[in-house]
Amino acid sequence: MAIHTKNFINEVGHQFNLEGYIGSSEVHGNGNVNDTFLLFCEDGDSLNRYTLQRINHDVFKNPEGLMENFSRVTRHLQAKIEKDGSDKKCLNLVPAKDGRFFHKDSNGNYWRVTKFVDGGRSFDVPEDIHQAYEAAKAFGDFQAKLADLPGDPLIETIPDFHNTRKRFEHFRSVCNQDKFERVAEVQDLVNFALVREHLADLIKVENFPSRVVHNDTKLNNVLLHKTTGEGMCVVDLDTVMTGCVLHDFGDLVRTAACSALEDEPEVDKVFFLPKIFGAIVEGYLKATSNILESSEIEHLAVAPQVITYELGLRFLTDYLEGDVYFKVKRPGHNLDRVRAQFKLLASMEEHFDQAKQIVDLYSRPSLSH
Ligand code: GN1
Ligand code: MG
Repeated sequence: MAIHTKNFINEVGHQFNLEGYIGSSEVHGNGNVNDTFLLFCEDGDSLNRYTLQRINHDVFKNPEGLMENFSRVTRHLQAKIEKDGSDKKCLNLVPAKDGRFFHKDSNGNYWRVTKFVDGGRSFDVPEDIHQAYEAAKAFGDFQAKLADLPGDPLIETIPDFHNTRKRFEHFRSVCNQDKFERVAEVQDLVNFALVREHLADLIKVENFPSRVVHNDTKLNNVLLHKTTGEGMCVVDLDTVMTGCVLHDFGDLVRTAACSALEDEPEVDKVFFLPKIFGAIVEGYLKATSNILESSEIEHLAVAPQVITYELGLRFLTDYLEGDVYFKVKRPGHNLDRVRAQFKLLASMEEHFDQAKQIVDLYSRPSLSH
């Protein structure tokens, strides 16, 4: 993780059209890839807050293309929110002083600023069923609103991001190379992954309608209204691109219908929560039943397994490659993540019949249309 001094952060902040002067700043959030800071700007009697982010350009190789996506998507969402007269929010980019939506610093790092979204809260694990329902409805609504995004396709900010087959092939070649001689120590996890290779082919984007999707729908990437609890604003738009709705649905289930955090070190605490799954299916279909095709609905029950497998593979691959991609806060952090994901996957497998029944129950009215 890059370390930036407060002075440097202030200097970068000054490149943007902020209202007021930067009184203070702090590190914000717990993203695994970008670096995020909050800026507090004093403007007479008012305090304006902004979110400043460094885009990790080792991961996002085309930050300028990414920001073009970001701006197109947020303008489209904002126009819809205004037309509906709704109290929903979307991220709002603050231009840099040169008029662009990013600033490139002297080290070649790319930065962007958005207005801090007031009145919302995010959760790493849901406190109740209602939050899961609202989060699912908000991500579904996000997809539905972007279904008519005009213009050229969005650029691919990370090629093959949810190509599980490619993730698997890369994992296998990293195992074969075993550069850090770590495979023997985690043979049980490697075996767990190898015997589930079939999961790598269950959801191929080319077999489903091509849509604008979020691609990183962790529960904490949606803000819920502090008082009403309603879904309010979807955040973290770096991976918004053309893809398959099932990855969004699955990733929300992975993070919300789970009893523990994704890096819970005690795997006994990690299991799938069918009731929360039901609330997610209900909320998601509420927002998307008009756009979804039956092939998509038929794969809702298995999608969480595929994405949980994919992420487990990615964490394990990263461990075997020397912890180079995801930020790690402690030795073995990636391994804790793998164990938690694989435990969750095993629990999802045990509940698969129940998950299919739940999808069936909530989708029956929409399929009969
Ligand atoms: C990364 O940085 P963050 O937390 O938003 C990753 C996601 C993973 C997630 C797991 C670009 O997202 O794909 O699901 O970690 N983002 C990228 O926590 O790789
Ligand atoms: Mg993200």
